[in-house]
Amino acid sequence: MPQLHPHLVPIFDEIVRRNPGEPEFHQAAREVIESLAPVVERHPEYADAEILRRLCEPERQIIFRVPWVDDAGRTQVNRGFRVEFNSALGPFKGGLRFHPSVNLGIVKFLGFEQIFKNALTGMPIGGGKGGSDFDPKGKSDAEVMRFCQSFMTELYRHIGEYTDVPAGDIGVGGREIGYLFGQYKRITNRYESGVLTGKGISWGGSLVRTESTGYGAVFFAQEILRTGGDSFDGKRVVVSGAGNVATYAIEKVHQLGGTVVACSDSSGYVVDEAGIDLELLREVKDVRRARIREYAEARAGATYVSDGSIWDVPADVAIPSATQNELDESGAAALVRGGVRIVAEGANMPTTPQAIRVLREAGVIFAPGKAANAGGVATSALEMQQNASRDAWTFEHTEERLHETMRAIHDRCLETAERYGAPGDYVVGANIAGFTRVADAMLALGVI
Ligand code: NDP
Ligand code: 2IT
Repeated sequence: MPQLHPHLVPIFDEIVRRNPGEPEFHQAAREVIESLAPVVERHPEYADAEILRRLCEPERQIIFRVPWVDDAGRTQVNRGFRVEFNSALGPFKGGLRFHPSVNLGIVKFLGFEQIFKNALTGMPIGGGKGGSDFDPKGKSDAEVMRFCQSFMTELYRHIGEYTDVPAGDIGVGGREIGYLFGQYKRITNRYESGVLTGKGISWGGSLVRTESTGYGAVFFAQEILRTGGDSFDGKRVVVSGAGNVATYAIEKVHQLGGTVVACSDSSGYVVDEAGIDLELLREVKDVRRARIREYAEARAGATYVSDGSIWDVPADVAIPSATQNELDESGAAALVRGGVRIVAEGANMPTTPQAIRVLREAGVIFAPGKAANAGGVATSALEMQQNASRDAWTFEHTEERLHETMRAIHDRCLETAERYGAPGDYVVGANIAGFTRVADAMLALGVI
């Protein structure tokens, strides 16, 4: 592991000591802290005000019981979380994840990343995250609705358009946001559109929000290619996952002339040299809510692999878009053998620190999630803006705003990396640009 600046060692040690059993949070914090050595040298005022120590402690953490009744009439109990990490730049903002692996450490890693990601967008949004260990897989719509209603019956008292604005993440899409919004409206007797983002288009949602994370990640990779005088035209691309982020990353790569030859879910991956057929993928994943194997069964020329690694499929560009730590050291080595030139994270922290090292040493350009997948939350901020002005923009206008935002984040990362002595390093650029924006706001707001 790279060394930490001596001033930062006690801060990281304190994080590990005070947050036991939260390895993902330690990992996310360490990655940011490793980048901050040149900031410590140049900005003693941050250390004087204990900015980093304050940033690593959430402003508020809420853990609650979520009881609900399943279709068989049995009572089930899940655990709900909302970690309100930092509101120096605006209301807490970040998604809700419903997945059996969710625990406090996972929510804290996601909330911590969200602070810097949201700062990088240049928009007025703080950082937070939430979710539950509820598993939507195999549940009926009625069960999902009853769960969401119970979850919101506690969450409603902590959120609001000026306080905390949740959205989707793994396991939370348009269906869940609908049930959550319905219950919020019912309990508060307020049609407060700005309390959640990712809403349906007919009831306060924004066009392009559904597509925005995947599109944004591809726009970011396009900027990297453009900086090197290249484009997506004719590129082979591998996208892991088959959910919201993956689907729209695939769509945008195809629109830009590249070919996505493989995608996956938690059961395995499919290879389709002719290019993933998005209509079929959506039919399998969104309509049937089935396993990815059914894609290969329905498509001539496609193969399904249940016991391998998607990173074995050779590609020019890889866009990991499923979950944290899905791309490990051996996956990175396989990508390098397959000739990969760019890895752009669609998911949050999908690449392990060891894998990042392998990619770096091989000269692969690596774009961290807090920059490359910021298009989702940026478009959430555009949804909040439309809600506040009771307006609704066209698809073209909103997509152009997303595109501009991704170009600006890309340039901000490169300029910052250059200014702090690490030219071309998107990790250092993203971490320092995000950190300094939040740190300056925290300095201005005093010790709170
Ligand atoms: P979805 O629930 O729509 O899709 C998740 C995909 O990842 C599914 O294909 C799922 O497979 C796979 N997956 C989830 N957990 C695991 C696991 N433990 N092991 C292997 N595969 C897994 O989620 P999203 O597409 O919204 O989110 C994907 C990633 O992108 C997450 O890291 C999320 O935090 C990040 N992200 C999402 C944003 C958004 O706007 N939605 C914004 C920015 C980042 P299966 O169906 O088999 O579980
Ligand atoms: O990780 C993320 O940025 C998200 N899941 C989206 C958050 C949001 O508020 O739109």
